[in-house]
Amino acid sequence: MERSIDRAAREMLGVAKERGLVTAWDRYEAQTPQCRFGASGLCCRICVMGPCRIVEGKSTAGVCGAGVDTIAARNLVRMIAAGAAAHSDHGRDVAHTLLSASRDGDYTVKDPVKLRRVAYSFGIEAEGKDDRELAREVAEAALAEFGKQEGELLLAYRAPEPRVERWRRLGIMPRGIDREVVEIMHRTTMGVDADYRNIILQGMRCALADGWGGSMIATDLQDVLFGTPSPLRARVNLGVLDPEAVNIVVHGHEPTLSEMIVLAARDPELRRLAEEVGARGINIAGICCTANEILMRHGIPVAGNFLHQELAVMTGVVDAMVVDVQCIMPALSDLVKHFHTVLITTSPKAAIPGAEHVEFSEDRALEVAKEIVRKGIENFPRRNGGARVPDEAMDLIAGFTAESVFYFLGGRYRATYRPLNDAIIDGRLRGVAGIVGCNNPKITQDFAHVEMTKELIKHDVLVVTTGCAAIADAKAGLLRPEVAFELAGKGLQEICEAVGIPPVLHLGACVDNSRILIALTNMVHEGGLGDDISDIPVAGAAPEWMSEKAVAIGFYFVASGVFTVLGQPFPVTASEALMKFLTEDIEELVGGKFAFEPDPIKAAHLMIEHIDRKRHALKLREPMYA
Ligand code: NFS
Ligand code: SF4
Repeated sequence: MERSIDRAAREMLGVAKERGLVTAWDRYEAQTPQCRFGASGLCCRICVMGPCRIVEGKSTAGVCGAGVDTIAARNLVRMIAAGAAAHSDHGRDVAHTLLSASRDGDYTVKDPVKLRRVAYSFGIEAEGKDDRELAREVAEAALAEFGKQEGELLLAYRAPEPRVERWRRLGIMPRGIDREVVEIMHRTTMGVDADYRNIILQGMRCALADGWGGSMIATDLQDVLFGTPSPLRARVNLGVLDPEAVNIVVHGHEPTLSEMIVLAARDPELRRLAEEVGARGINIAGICCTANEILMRHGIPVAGNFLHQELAVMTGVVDAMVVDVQCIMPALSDLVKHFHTVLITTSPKAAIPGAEHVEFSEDRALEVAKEIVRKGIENFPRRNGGARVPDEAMDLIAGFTAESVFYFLGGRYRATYRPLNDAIIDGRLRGVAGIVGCNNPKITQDFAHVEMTKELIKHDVLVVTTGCAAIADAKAGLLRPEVAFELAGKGLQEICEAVGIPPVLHLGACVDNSRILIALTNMVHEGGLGDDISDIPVAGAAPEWMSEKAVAIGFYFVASGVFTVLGQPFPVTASEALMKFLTEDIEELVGGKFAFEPDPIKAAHLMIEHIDRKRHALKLREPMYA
């Protein structure tokens, strides 16, 4: 199997081979064959009467009597709890940062209009309040959502009315964000919930608390603090690293840090220092979601997605790799020993043995950021030759949001989703698909993202994308407007030309999947496509997913009514009942369901078939250019 379709990655993998450096792909190989008990959901480590395994012909239950359905479902919802916790803890930190913006400090409100819109969602009266006062009230309201003990999550009311009713009927309307995570841990500890259906329902409630709670708070408050993105041009892939400049790569997730690094890199004194050490300026580049955050708001170049993190170091020109939380391979600390690169951890939540720790704090944000940038500059003269930067950098457009799609499709004076809905209704556009999620060395890097995207746009499906999927499409050149004429179907081409957008829209980081929920809701409210998210001709996919966060995302899309295809199944395949529940029966409950399909073209066609079924149910005309 090819390791990557990306030429830059292939080149660097060649370097790795020459130099005997080990990557995630090698470590994956060393792990094969992977444990089939774990892979299929037959293993339980929840108490020390175990670990238990269900072994054909030997045992049908663990010591406590938990069978395969219970064990598999418990494991799965614990993944949701972890994923939701990661996104939501990020959201909580952003809320704290917004609170600090109500005082003197390095953070301020950049988007007062969005602040007022969010205040409205929290039921806060904005009239007569200045930004700081309002920021404090919104931050406090947001923080209260995490520990809430009574009532329902306020942002979940943004969903279409019938959706909220449905969640209530099923008993999965989320309450407090933290509470849903805790309740999963409670229910799945030894000897509590043993009914896989009941377990999955709580899994969905927790996932909804992520999508319509923690992640949505992260997105909204980041927009308030750092500005709501608007479309801009930038560049992506390892070629954005500049051999002549100080290269500081930020990797992780929380823009509270990376925004300050971007600011620090503009500091005249530090720029002078960079010149003094013989560098042509300071070049910031991102990896993973933190890349998406600063790309969307500042056009900062992206060095790559998840599987590029080690490859970036191997170029030999990364003077500092600065990480915060999530998707950071501990392997980096060994790898940097072969280079001059300094690995800097910054979060009290994420230490890595062998890395240098410079703790970030929001009260000294810019000061700490400057200290980090200075370390990168001072490290520049220690480069030990052997630089190898692939000559690969692709143009892209990023920076779309639920609001800017709105603005764009409506035209300058007509901010409305009407043209989008009309295009779907008259059949020029078949529907909309979301492609999200990670890289995974089990799958040729970017292959599934790119092939799926191409197949969908060819069939007049507008694609929105986030996270590492978005970076994959960007590297492949799919986020350029001209792609509409090269690869999109005729109907989608017409839309892209009329509106001036690419056929694949970059909507941000993984927490920004919440933007997709809002965009879908806006489509429902615009009218003509049914009353609920489950009525509209849309589908979602995570073809190369690996993270627990992707499990939470998948579940909040399904629980919000979206048909979602995953490139590999959840590790529960041994439970026939659970597999049937997730891929069939669940649709009756929430209007969405899962499918598992490794072949990206087949997966795209599952999505297209679903979109066509929804069009049929709405009695829309046949797609214009089928
Ligand atoms: Ni999303 Fe972002 Fe990438 Fe996967 Fe990791 S960076 S939060 S989890 S690997 S898409
Ligand atoms: Fe075994 Fe039950 Fe304990 Fe799991 S909870 S380890 S199945 S005894």
